[in-house]
Amino acid sequence: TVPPKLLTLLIVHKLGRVLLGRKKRGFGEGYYNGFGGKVEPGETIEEAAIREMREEAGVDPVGLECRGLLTFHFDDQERPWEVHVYHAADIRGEPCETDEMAPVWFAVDDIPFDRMWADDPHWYPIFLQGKKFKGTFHFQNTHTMTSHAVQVL
Ligand code: 6U4
Ligand code: NA
Ligand code: NA
Repeated sequence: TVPPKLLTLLIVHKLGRVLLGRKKRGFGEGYYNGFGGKVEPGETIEEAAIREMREEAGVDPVGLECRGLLTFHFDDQERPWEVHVYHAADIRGEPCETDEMAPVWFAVDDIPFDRMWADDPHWYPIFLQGKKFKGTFHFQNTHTMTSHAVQVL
């Protein structure tokens, strides 16, 4: 079996709102998403989560907690993706738009799931309740979710 590709996903959740970014290019373009990307050689997963948030929104996340582990199997990719999901209680600085992401705050009751990855409605509610979770998803042709399984830990 092939080793998974490691990625981070960080969601700032403060005062009943979450900070998401509209992805302007690359994988998931046009979707609202947490901030994150690939873990680089020589850094820890948490270091990658912090670096990606800085690169994509120009802010430092504060009070990180790893809440979830999501595994994605894509029919058109050899390696599965292992996405480590972080909760951040706060940020230092003002989010700014970058080449990659346009940041927007959403009330937790108003998260735009119709413009997000298909797996997101299956785990955001658990994430927002402060629980830890694990999920496995299969996708066809990049965007169509063909199976989902989420476990609260
Ligand atoms: P480069 O190539 O350096 O521009 P990088 O920023 O390292 O890319 P990117 O942006 O492609 O990586 O990372 C994908 C981001 O999308 C990660 O934060 C994980 C997140 N992601 C991927 N699949 C997801 C899914 N199905 N649901 C979800 N987030 C997903 O909520
Ligand atoms: Na990214
Ligand atoms: Na990156």
